[in-house]
Amino acid sequence: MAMERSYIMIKPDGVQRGLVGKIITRFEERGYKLAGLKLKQADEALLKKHYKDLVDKPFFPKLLAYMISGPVVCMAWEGKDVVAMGRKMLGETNPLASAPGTIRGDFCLEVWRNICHGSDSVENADKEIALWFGEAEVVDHESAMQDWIYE
Ligand code: DAT
Ligand code: MG
Repeated sequence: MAMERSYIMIKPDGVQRGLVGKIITRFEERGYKLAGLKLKQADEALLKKHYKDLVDKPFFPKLLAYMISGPVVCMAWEGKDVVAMGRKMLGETNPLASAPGTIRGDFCLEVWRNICHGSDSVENADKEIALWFGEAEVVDHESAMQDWIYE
């Protein structure tokens, strides 16, 4: 079954606060399949590509400093409607506007400590996965649970 993928990233604060396992668990329990996973220290060049639509914003230097402040966890998650559903699972950009039950709504309070990133379109997801992962790091594989998650 051809399935959509999303690039989900745990930001430096999420890693430092020990929330990696909890965030992975939410995607696993929903039925999504992990296709790529690694810890990485991002640099300025990579972040300028990742946030290419935001580089001219006045807050970009602050965003860069935040995202470079420690390693991030890079993930590619695969499954039905994962891009749109991943955004819903993350919550709003501003954690205080995020409903309880979402990742940001449960684990954080401020926009500059919003712990996670999720692709905002299928097209951007494909670009972000190609940017953060080498080709061999994203793995096609069958989940043993496939037939119990999809009819
Ligand atoms: P999201 O992370 O919800 O996709 P985004 O891609 O628009 O949001 O912005 C990336 C990050 O930049 C976001 O997580 C926090 C910061 N940011 C965005 N818009 C901002 C704003 N208006 N003021 C302060 N920080 C902002
Ligand atoms: Mg975004």
